[in-house]
Amino acid sequence: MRSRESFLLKTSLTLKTSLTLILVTEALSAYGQQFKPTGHGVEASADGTVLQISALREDVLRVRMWKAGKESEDASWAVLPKARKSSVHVVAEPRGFHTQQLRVTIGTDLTLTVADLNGRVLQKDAEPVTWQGDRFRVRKDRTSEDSFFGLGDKPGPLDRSGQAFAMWNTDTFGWQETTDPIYKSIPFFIDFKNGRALGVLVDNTWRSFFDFGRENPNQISFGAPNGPIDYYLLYGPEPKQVVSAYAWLTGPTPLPPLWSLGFQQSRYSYYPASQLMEVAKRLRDDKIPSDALYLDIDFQNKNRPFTVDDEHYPHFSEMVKQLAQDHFHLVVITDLHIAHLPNADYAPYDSGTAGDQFVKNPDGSTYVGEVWPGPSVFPDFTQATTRAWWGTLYKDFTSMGVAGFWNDMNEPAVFGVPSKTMPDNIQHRIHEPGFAERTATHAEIHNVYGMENSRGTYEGLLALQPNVRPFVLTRASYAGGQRYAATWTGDNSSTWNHLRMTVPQIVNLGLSGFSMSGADVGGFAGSPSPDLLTKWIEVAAFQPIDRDHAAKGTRPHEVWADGPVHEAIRKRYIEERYRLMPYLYTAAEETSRDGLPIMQPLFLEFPHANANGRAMDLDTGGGEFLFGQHILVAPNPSPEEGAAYEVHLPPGTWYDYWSGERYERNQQMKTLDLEQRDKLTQEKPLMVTPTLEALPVYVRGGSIIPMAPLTQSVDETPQGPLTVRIYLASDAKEPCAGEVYTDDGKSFDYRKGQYARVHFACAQQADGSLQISVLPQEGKYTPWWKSYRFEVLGWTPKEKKAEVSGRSTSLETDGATAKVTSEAKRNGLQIILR
Ligand code: NBV
Repeated sequence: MRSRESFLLKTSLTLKTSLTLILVTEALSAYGQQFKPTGHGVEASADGTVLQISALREDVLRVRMWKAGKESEDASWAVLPKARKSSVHVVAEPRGFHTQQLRVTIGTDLTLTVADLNGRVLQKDAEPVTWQGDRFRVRKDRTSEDSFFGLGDKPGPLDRSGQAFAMWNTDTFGWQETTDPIYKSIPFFIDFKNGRALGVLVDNTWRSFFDFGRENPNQISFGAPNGPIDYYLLYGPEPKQVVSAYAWLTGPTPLPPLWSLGFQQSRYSYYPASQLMEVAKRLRDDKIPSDALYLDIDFQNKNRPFTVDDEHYPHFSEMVKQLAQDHFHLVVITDLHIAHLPNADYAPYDSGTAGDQFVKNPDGSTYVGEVWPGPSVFPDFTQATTRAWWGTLYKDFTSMGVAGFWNDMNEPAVFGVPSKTMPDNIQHRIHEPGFAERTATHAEIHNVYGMENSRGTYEGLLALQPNVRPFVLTRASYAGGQRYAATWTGDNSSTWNHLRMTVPQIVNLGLSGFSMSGADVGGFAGSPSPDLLTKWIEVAAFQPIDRDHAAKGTRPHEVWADGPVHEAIRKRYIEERYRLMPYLYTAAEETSRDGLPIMQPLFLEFPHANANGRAMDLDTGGGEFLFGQHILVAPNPSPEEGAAYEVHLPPGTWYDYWSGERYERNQQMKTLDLEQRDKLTQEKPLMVTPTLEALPVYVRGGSIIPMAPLTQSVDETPQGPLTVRIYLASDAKEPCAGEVYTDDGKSFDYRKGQYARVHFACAQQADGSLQISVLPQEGKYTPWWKSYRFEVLGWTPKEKKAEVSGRSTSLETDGATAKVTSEAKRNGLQIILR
């Protein structure tokens, strides 16, 4: 048999594909296994089970399995139809196939091995898939070298190793580090080993589970009580490639409105309206840059969504206008539960009932559950028609100028029942392109319910205002939900540990597609001490969504709450966020194209930074993170302690963001290949003594950071030049580059070319001079800056001379920084500093 197989293999390499397929098919039927090459993969069956593997791209595989005759529906809430329908031709092999990057081998028992073309095994089934009725479990080999990242904002360490998780969206007020599940289910993780990454998306909406070696240290496993075995493998080898492939599969986070990157102030609740206006006034009086204010449930009449309590918020639309004049964007909460109010002139209930929009009990009656408004009914967001109806409910608010919408409680949360949600047997009527029209139980829909709620909001807003980028904030979601909404980590607590946890949570959310994420600044439940609130505001200034929020009954959380000393520190950080707005917006725009998150773990940029091939983040305890690709933030991993702590910088040149001080770190690592690394002793980490007012932030040598003059809101036009900070790497051969992206910040006109992207590059010349190139602007938009102010760190002028496109100009030096100003030209500039 063996020689027959090798003969076949050799033959298959020389014959045309069709003949190959026949031979391979014959060969495998001889094993008692059906084996059908499909051109883009293979379908194998054994013992009444079918395994189908298809290559969607050279680096992306889809794996499906079903019991013969019970093929699961080929549909998905998460994966984009275009990606799901993609395929590439593969080369059939006797036991599987290969793409240009991956080799798939199937055992006679249908176990699956995926390797790269050098034979390096990337993933291997530890044993055949097990079934108990509809329940299934897939087991894969695990080694102690694997780390696992992703799964959204599930609490706990950044690396999921050794833990197990359930996917079931749950309202978990006051959740703690070991609470599972919480609000979101994002069944996507990245297996990182020896500097190589493989992503796994398990597209099953039921109450699935993931075990990363808790039950058996030699295995990881995942499964579900029902639904399809349908998972995707996304190969890197670079982790960035996996993250981008995931964005290709499920869609990237869209470009947000610029104001949503500003500082956001919220509370449960600013009540009555005068309190909100006082907060707005104080923010402007104290010159605390800010762009968004929130109204929580108390602005509504008796907690009924889409109403306003006219008594406490009289002149609502004038208030919205007044805030807008002061450059505040108002975000209002609109929970999904519609008050059950027959014959009471409550329009959402009446129109929803008329259109048969609510979910039903098995007997066909409308399901009623208790939430904030009392007895409530629940839109069936699995129906496209219901989502369209839901979207129309926003009409009054958008016409008044309300800028953003907050979808809370959409797990969905239901009061007074032990399950905290609607019963498993509630009926949803799927009516959705790509899906068969059918009735599905809540057990199947639960985990996508919140995502489809936020989708209804997002698409509804687009229908109402086609040229305005929607801003939706959702609490519950599923894989792919980043297409519709930003998110936050729910009801965290005002403790030091919760401040620490914001980093692994937001980083893992970013790896799971949600680039626009944040945690309630200051903590939701409980009252933060002044120091805790200050430290929290500092760190959050470098996180994608920067929203200060607090629960009812807690002490004031606003920036000024603890007197002038704290206020001054807090304000300084928020101001720095605004100075960095061009950099932050450029990072957000990058996300919208390739899915690279705004807040990143170190291993994403520096997968080979560690001698042992493991993620650098394991050394930092997941405490450090990258803000964009070039800025590293190193908060105290034990923020309540005053002892000095370690800061680990990846190999290369680094600069202290605040002082400009330069560090050279583990430079030799960059020239050694992986195998030689372990012979090397890594340099000791930096030691930092924490203080209340300092947050260590570093910039990578070789990067160029665009910055703006301070404004109080992103709606103000910055006055002055675009600052272009150039941080040189000590190795002159290293690339030195950066870019800035801008547009009107609110519309979709950028899709028609109304944007500006400018690339900057620099090169150190043999004669000691420095050449800075500003490439011709891409896009037709006229940016706010008329000039550039180049600030160069890490280079010393010999002659103190500068030339801009051939004309000499003055070069200032200020400490270790060389500075030159020049007019901004659309078709680019060449600058030489000597
Ligand atoms: O709407 C009130 C709160 C909201 O402030 C919070 O951010 C949500 O996570 N909401 C939960 C409901 C009640 C929480 C006790």
